[in-house]
Amino acid sequence: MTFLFKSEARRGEVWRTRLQREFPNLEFRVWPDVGDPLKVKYVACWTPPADLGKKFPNLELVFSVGAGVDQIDLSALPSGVKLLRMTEAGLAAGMSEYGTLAVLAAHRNLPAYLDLQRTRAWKQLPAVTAKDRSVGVMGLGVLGAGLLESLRPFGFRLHGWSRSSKVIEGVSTFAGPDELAPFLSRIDILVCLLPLTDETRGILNSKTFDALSNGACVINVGRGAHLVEKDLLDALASNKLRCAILDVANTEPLPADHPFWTHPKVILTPHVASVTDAEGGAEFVVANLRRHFANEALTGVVDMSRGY
Ligand code: NDP
Ligand code: OXD
Repeated sequence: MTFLFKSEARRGEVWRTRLQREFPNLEFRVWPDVGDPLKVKYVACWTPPADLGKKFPNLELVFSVGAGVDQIDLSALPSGVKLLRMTEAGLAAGMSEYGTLAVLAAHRNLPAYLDLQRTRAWKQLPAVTAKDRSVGVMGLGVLGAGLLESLRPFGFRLHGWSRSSKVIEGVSTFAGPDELAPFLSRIDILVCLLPLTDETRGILNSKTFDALSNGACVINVGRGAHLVEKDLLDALASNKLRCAILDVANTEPLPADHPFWTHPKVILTPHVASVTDAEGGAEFVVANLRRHFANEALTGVVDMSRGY
């Protein structure tokens, strides 16, 4: 049987070594060198090859090399094939680092100070203490909950919103569409760590921004399509929002003429908030293949009806 890898070559070499050590009878192949398609039972990819089900009729598992699975057309996966999203610990550690960096940058006015530096202006802006700032995280999964834990020592007022109710120490939690407005009404710094689904597409829009505190900041580390870019530009222009820190964009790479590149209130990074660690990712796959061979429950299985 074959494990087919379709992703970054450097990560592939780490996975090949680890999987061959663990499962000597498993053939490791790198796309497009698929060998006998009938032998392909496992595929690891960011985006799968087209016609996956037809190409590999004996497919059993698809591993997403990332935490998100919105890049995969779930309706095109043959029924009976399980999709697993990446939940190795390095991803959460990276997101906690980036999320903390971004929240502190928003809290301490970094976008405005960077702009003042560009104009050689030595100007002190009013300071607000952490206990007087409300930070809200949309999405309380592996990454959102991890970020909230990292933010706890700073003393912010912490809030979280998810689909189902959660209890998280030190965090006021809200759930479902009915509690979105009460959640947003307390927030000075909003972080989006939702998966992209039909329900969350465009959720960072003018209605959401209007519900936040005046002069709030928005941090998007989810997906570009969570954000209605025009609404963000309008909210920044009207000073409803003070700043935005964006790691993701609707079109990646961001087109050269996009207004975000030079916007004085925007800090932009190129989808680097967290990246799957090669070794951690290999361990995740090995552990799940072991469970699969032993007929045990797998971790990170995507619920096709929810889309994440
Ligand atoms: P999880 O599946 O663990 O968590 C998702 C969270 O979002 C859950 O709390 C879920 O609620 C909540 N949620 C989903 N749909 C809704 C909804 N309609 N309304 C309210 N809450 C909802 O995902 P992760 O934490 O692992 O990852 C989150 C996302 O982060 C990824 O999907 C990806 O898009 C993004 N990401 C970005 C990276 C970057 O570098 N910028 C890197 C890695 C991931 P519930 O708990 O009730 O199910
Ligand atoms: C992911 C990402 O989903 O890198 O893992 O965006």
